[in-house]
Amino acid sequence: MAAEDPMLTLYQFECSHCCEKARWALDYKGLDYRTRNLIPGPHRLVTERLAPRSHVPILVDGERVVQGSSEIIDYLDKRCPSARLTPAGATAAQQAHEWEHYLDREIGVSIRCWFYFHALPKRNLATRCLLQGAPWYGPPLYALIFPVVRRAMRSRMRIDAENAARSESQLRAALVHLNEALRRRRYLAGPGGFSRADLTACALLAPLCLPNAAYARDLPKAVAAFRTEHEADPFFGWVVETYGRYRRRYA
Ligand SMILES: N[C@@H](CCC(=O)N[C@@H](CS)C(=O)NCC(=O)O)C(=O)O
Repeated sequence: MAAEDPMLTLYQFECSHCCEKARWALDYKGLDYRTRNLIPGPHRLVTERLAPRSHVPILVDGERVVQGSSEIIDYLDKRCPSARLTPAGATAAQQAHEWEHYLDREIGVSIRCWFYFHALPKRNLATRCLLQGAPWYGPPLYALIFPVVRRAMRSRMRIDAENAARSESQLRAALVHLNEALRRRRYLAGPGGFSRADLTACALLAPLCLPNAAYARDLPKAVAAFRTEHEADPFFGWVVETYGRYRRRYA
């Protein structure tokens, strides 16, 4: 870790698309940070001691604790104003925030419910996905507690057939909207170029569009079929190209 950022720690799940948003923001700024990979389920023992709610990502910067990917981007833009992710102009900044909230809600939440509906019944696949980058005791622990974690995930995120079907429709509608936007422009917000809106869309869609990324190797059959169905869509090539251009680490 570099001497100038000795205290920057990201608490995260390696497999999580919203943690990928935070990682990308940190990498984009060129900041050195360490990751602390938590195990989904028991993660709450750590996160609830650090922050008001249980979710990751959480960035700890010395005394400061910032929870949530959007809040982390806000914080990093203030801490490190070069390489801004929020456009400088008020209108473009508002556009970027609006896109980000829309994408978090319509793609972030829906893709997660739909993905885990298909992944959780496959214990090995789900375990590999959830334990990416986890400490050594992850696999023996999951050998004991996976059924409890799975039950808790289904209940907390309301993952059932009805919600998965609703999430899939929501995801499809958001992708149509994104395709339409991308037919008119290369970047989602304002005239200035790459922003938090583009970063959010691409990070949230990475598990679908970048199956070679470290955090998205295993795709359930339904997700793989969805991927094949959308490979020729404008959003798909755009995600791959944007990763190549702005996130070399995963390109
Ligand atoms: N919109 C929030 C979503 C945070 C979120 O739901 N994180 C999930 C992982 S993708 C999580 O930590 N779930 C476990 C929990 O809520 O305890 C963000 O982007 O930070």
